Amino acid sequence: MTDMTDYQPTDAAFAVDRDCKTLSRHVLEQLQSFSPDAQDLSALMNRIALAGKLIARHLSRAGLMESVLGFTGETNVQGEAVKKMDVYANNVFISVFKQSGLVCRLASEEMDQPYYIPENCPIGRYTLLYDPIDGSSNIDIDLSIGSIFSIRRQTGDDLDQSAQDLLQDGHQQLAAGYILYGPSTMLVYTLGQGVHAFTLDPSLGEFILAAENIRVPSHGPTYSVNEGNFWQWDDAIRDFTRYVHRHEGYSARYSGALVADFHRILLQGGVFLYPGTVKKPEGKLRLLYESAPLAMLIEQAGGRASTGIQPILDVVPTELHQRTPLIIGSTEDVALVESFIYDHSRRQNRDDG
Ligand code: P6P
Repeated sequence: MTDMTDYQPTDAAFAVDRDCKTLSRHVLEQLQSFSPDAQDLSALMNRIALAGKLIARHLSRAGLMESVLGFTGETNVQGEAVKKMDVYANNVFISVFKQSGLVCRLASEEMDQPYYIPENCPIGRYTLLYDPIDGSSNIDIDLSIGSIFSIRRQTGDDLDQSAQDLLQDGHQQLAAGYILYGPSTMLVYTLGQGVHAFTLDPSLGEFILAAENIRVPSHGPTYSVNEGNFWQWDDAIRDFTRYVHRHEGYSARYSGALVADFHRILLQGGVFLYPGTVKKPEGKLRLLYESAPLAMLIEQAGGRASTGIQPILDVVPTELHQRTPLIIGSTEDVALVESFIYDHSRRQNRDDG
């Protein structure tokens, strides 16, 4: 009989324990409750994880299968050309929630109006807002892309299916996160109690805890912006760009996928910005299912997210697919961008007398 008194956890024991730190267990630990609401959120997160696994599997074989890469020939509500993968991923999220009983409505970048699952609506009091594939331009060249999600509680009965109750500020989000399809597939989420990251172990088919309570550095070297839009920017953003061009310690990183650029900044610090442009004065990124969920994450990690004028989480949208300028990342770096905007608005007010 082995004497267990001097038992020391071995690497193998540690690995087994870590492999048991699954997403659903972590959600229940976060909520420190086994209430029906906690069970619902745990089940909801698990369905999101299932969607991530299905999308990751499809992406891993995209180049080998017919009708996965390339365009559908359609244009979505955003006026953007739709990729076949956009449609596949959008349908995956709908399918995984159809049999769930959890979610009454799904609001997606790819759908003009929310998708209702009537059999879920009397009981499923949650709405999933999501961008099924963020960074579509990277799909056909095998670079990182992501899915972004936000969970809100349905308030009222929405019998006219106008979903007006979704037009609330970002503080109403119950949960937010993203799935990053990169060299590994990661799921990063918050329930409002810190930011936690999971890595998909394909051999287990489980997302396993990789990092808890992630904190974004107060400053980082990365500035992430599409400088090809320089000609379209306000002078304030141009002056910020000139500043980082002229000072040591900054590196430009821009992948074309918000989730990938955000993930780098979450872990290493810096700032991502997609400001308003001549063609898109309100910016390109959508508030409810891109900027607001990432703003919840970055604030939970000790960073900031701003329109340049106000916190992203304070913005009350007037319509489902509303766009917003986005400046997000380390507190010091977001403040630096805002300082240029503030100085320019002061000069403008002075010149206007
Ligand atoms: P641009 C992808 O289409 C996306 O919504 C974000 O993922 C990304 O950061 C941005 O647009 C890229 O836009 O205009 O720089 O190509």
